Amino acid sequence: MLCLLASFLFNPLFELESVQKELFRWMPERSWTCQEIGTGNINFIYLADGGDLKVIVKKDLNFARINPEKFPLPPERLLYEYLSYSLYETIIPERVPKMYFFDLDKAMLGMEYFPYVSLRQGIIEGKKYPLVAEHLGIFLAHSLYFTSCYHLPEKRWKEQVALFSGNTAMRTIILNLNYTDPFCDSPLNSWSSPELDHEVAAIQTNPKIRSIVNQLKQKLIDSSEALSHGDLHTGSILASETDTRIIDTEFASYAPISFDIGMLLGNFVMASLSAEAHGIDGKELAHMTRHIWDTFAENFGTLWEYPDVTVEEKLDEIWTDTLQLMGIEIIRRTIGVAHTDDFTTISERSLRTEIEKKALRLAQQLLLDTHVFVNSEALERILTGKEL
Ligand code: SR1
Ligand code: MG
Repeated sequence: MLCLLASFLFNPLFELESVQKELFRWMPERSWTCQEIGTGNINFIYLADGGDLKVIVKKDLNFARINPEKFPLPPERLLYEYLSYSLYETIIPERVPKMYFFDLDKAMLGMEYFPYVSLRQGIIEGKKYPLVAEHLGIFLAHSLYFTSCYHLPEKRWKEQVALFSGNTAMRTIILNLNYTDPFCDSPLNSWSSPELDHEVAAIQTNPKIRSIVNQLKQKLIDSSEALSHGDLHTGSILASETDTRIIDTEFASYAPISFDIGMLLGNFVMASLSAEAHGIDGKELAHMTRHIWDTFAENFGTLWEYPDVTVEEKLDEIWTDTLQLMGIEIIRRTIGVAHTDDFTTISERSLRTEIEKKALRLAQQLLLDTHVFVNSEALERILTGKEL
């Protein structure tokens, strides 16, 4: 019933009028025309044209497109998107869109428009991004360090943790979709069957994998090191040859430093593994994966002033967790509920499943054999080597 109602309500035209009204309220002197341009799971995205000014208006939905019954979503998450953009704006304004207006009751956020496609779509289309790895590495270092307990005075850090602690519905989604469902017999899971059945069973019945994933899940619950974007995959990034913008921060909360890095690198690995199927260079993407980490580590190292732990010790810990979180991200995007276009847009089934198998094998290695990936160079070598 709810599903029927949701599919009836899932019509961007219903909201068009309220979006237009909000734009007229904000800038009444302009004549605004709007169209829905989004493809996301949990919101409508409108492009509003006001002559020489274009604006993006995000309108949050009360449910997720992929499964409206299972994912009722509170519109308060837009508050956390607003708060996190506001914080990023003070730390690294060149990597986020400017915000123009925000109305929590209407669940609407107006922001700067960029004429770029998502990084995921651009990569699949073969677009070149010479600066994106550098931009992302610096974004990770600055956003994570300057919001962390290692930089902020205790009182300020606690206030920040408290500010984001209400984003519980989105945290629950992360805990379930990333750490629980893909590793058990959840009805939400789906994968290329029967081809991947064997790999899936190997993952879901391995007690060592279960224990590592549980430890990382517990770390997410327990550790509030730094403000995490919470959903930093290549679909949450807009990019051109010269510019990179981080968007869709509605999953923001305080989390371990490694969380965003692991998710992001995991998505670059999937892009790299599927590159050939899209007629693009997987080696370049493997190198970008390494370059993001190297840039992060270098910049994080420069910022680090915490007296009790050396930056080398901290980076070692982050690297190990990052590898395992990459494994989790690859698994959940291959056999969980939220699949990735990197794989799903490969039309030849045998090629797709061969790549998915490779991805699942690599993911298990990332979870179980972190010592093999001694550093980012080893990761790049393994990604581009023959052994996979
Ligand atoms: C219920 S939301 C499903 C997925 O879409 C988002 O991009 C997150 O990655 C989430 O897992
Ligand atoms: Mg998103």
